[in-house]
Amino acid sequence: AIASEDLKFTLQEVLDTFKSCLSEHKEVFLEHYVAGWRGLVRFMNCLGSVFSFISKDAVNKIQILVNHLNGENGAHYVTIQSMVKYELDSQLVDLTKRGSFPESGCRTLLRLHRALRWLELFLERLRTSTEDSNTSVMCSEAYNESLAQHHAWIIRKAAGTAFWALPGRATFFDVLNVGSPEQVMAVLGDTLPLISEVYKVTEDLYAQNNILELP
Ligand code: 1PX
Repeated sequence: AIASEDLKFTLQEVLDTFKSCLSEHKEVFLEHYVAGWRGLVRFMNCLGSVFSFISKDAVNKIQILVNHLNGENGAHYVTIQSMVKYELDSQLVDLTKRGSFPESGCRTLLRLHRALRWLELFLERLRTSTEDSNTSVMCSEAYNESLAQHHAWIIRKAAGTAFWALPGRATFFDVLNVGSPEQVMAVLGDTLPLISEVYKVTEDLYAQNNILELP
């Protein structure tokens, strides 16, 4: 049986979640950030089991962040800004090599942050695509320009193989559940700037704190 959550899924909803991530002072609420990722994973699960190794890793990272949020120090994890400050001030982050803190919020979120760049590039390609554009090609181009640079050969190989199992553009748009291709384009146009903004705010924060390369 299909869970009712899956039936309700639309791209619009997911993108709205990312919209609610940013406070007026450009802080990023971790709860909404994580909720946005949950929605993306749900979507990915509709695309078939070849993607389950990817969604497993994403779910695992989402869970680590949720555990921080719900833990005894949860108050420090309300925004990404407060998380970074708290973990760095309290020396809860492995800065140069993996060690005592394999589940720090900072390194865990960085993995999702890098994936968000992939999403931004992929959605931008979708938005400007035409009927005969190939989703697998758009996906791998976006991947090669972003996440791939952080992945070992074996992961790149597995990801590359999975991309070929992506449905074609028309089916892909149907799965997005927004309506006509024109409506898909419109939703993408409205929300891509928001995703870019969340990405940029996080990127700047990580750059300022010199934690863009956490192991
Ligand atoms: C409207 C379209 C929405 C499409 C939604 C797709 C959501 C994609 C979610 C992808 C999340 C991937 C997180 C990956 C994090 C990561 O880089 N992990 C690696 C490093 O972690 P570590 O803890 O070891 O430092 C880890 O090695 C990753 C393993 C899994 C393979 C990751 C391949 C990522 C490909 C991303 C593209 C997804 C394509 C989905 C098809 C639409």
